This record gives sequence, C-alpha cells and structure tokens, in this order.
Amino acid sequence: MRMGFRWFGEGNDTVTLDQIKQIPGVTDIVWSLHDVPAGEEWPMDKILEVRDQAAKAGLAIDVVESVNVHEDIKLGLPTRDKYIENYKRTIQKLGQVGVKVICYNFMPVFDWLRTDLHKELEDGSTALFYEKSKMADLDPFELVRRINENSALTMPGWEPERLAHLTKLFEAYKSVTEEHLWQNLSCFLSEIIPVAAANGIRMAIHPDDPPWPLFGLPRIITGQDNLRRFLKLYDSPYNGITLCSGSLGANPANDIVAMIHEFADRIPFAHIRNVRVYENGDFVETSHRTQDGSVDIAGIVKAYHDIGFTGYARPDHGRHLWGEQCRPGYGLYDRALGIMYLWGLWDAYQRGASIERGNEA
Ligand code: DNO
Repeated sequence: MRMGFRWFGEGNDTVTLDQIKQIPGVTDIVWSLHDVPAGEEWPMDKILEVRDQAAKAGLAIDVVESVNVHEDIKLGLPTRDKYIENYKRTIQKLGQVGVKVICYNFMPVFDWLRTDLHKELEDGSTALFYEKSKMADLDPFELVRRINENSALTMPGWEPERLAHLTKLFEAYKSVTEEHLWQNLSCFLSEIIPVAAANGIRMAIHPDDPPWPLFGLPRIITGQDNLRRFLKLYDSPYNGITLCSGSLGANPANDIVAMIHEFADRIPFAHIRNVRVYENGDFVETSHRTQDGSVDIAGIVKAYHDIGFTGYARPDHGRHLWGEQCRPGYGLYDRALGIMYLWGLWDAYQRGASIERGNEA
C-alpha cells in the first residue's frame, strides 16, 4: 500500500507540502489543477509546475484526483466529442509526467453533498454532516451558495463556474434516466480507456457520495452490483475503481470488505474514511478509528492486506480539530491521525501474517 495525501495546490490549501512530507509513510500527493474548468484540456506548463513543487518536497505525483468530466459527456450531448478529445489529450500529458492513476466521477451536476460542513461532535470538533430530513425541502441553489460562502478556497466538485448554469442543467437532465447515464458512461469509457492503457494510466471511478439519487438526478455508482456492472462495461485493468469506504459506507447495506475481495485487481486507489450512520439515515464523518463510526475500518485494512494491495491509498475527509482553520474535510490534523491509524493496522496485519508464515514453516 502506498500512502498519499490530497493537496489542492499552492495558494489553494492551508496545508503545505513541507507539512505533508512530515507525516510518516506519505510518499505521494493526490492532486489536480483545480482552476481548470471541467472539459478543458490541462495546460502542460501548469502540470509541470505541480510536478516540480512536489519533487522539491520529495513527493510523487502518481495520483490525480480528479480530471472532472464535462456535463455534456454525462448528458450524452453531441457536443461531448470535443470534451472527450480534450480529456484524451489531458490523459496523454499526465502519462508523460508519470501519472499512474486518474480518479474521476460520473455524478450528474453535484459531486459529494452534505447539508452541514461544520456539525459539532460530542468532543467539540466539527465535521461534515448529512441530514436526510433537510434534503426534502432544500433548494439546490441555496445549497451551492452555502457551500461556497465561507471559503476563499475552491470546494472540490462545487466550483462556481461548473454550477453557474444550474437551471439549464436540471432541465437537461429531466430526460436522462439511469439507463441513459449507463450508456453515456459506457461511451465515455470506450473512448478513453484505450488512451489511458496506452499511457500506462489506470482510470478509477469514484462512487457517488452519498450513494443514492439526489434532487431527482440519477446516480449509478452506488453499490456492489452496480460496481460489478460498471467493471463489465469495459473489461480491462485500466478501467478501475476508487474504492471510497466513506461514500459507500453511508449506505449500511454496502459490504465494503466483500467489495475489496470481489474487485481486488480493479482497485488502483483506495479512499479510507469512517462515517457514523444513524437509524434515520443521517450520517456524520468521524475519526478514522473503527469504534468511532459505522464502517469497519480495521476489517477494510485487513481486506486490503489480505489481497496483497499494492495500490495507492489516502485518508479521506477528516474532522476539524484543535481550532484548525481549513478547507472543510481537508485539515491537516485529523487526516494525519487517520494515516497513523491506517499504518498501525497495516503493520499489525503485516506482523501477524509473518508470524503465521513462521508458524507454518
Ligand atoms: C470530496 C471528494 C470528491 C471526489 C470526487 C472524485 O471531498 O471526495 O470531490 O474527489 O468525487 O472525482
């Protein structure tokens, strides 16, 4: 397992590369060009700038999260072709600088969604929260305003230019069913996976977060059956999954350990985080520790260990601790604590496995 840490770029993150490199066992930043709108080809000079900044700190840039997919591709509009061509050229450029994994998602209009970015927990820390009953009468426009209001930093997936045409987008999606979305995804994969393969890059789709439809918009990357269907759309090791335990874990019916075993050779990238799910369907993000939430993080790390996982992992969102002012979900402290928990589990399983091997010998 190789450990990465999401970094939003110089001037767009409260966490510095010097801080990241002091977290034990972190070799990679997980990065993106957050100022390039979805659908545009990434400029090489900007890619090289990040590569050089990371290299100076001794960190690799193997994992990009995300190259966002333009809505016209998800909608299957004729205009998608030019955006698919741009996507291919971006893949080629990323291949040239040694990128190995590209994370992306296929969620219509909205990316991840929460109703509260600073819900206070019992211990006084705050965290991202989803309150089911609030969703019923939540105005999507109000939500966009709220997500962006307090932040001088970009909110991943909520870039204002992407959401500027909200009314038009909702109108356009009226006729798009889940089956249409599957077809549009299949078309996208058939175009880009061969290019990714030729450039040594494994594409890794991120599950929908939360994994159910919102505001009447379809969502399809939601659980084990749909992930199986997804992998069959294009059967290649270059067509893979970012297995996000927090996104999938918001639905208690999802058995993430079973998914790790079933999809073992198709998971180039793991997002590991915990959520506490309440009986009424609300969920809050917690510390990574198994006992603090509803997701069996210890079992998940064991499953990765058991399959001999050699891919990339990162702690996902953290709580906001010790007065830290940061991008919601992306502070330094709780994610660093999460990493140490993940390494602790990993090393214990490693040690256990070698003792077992010794006993067998
Ligand atoms: C939010 C993230 C998502 C994720 C994308 C992947 O914090 O987990 O925005 O990066 O869905 O494409």
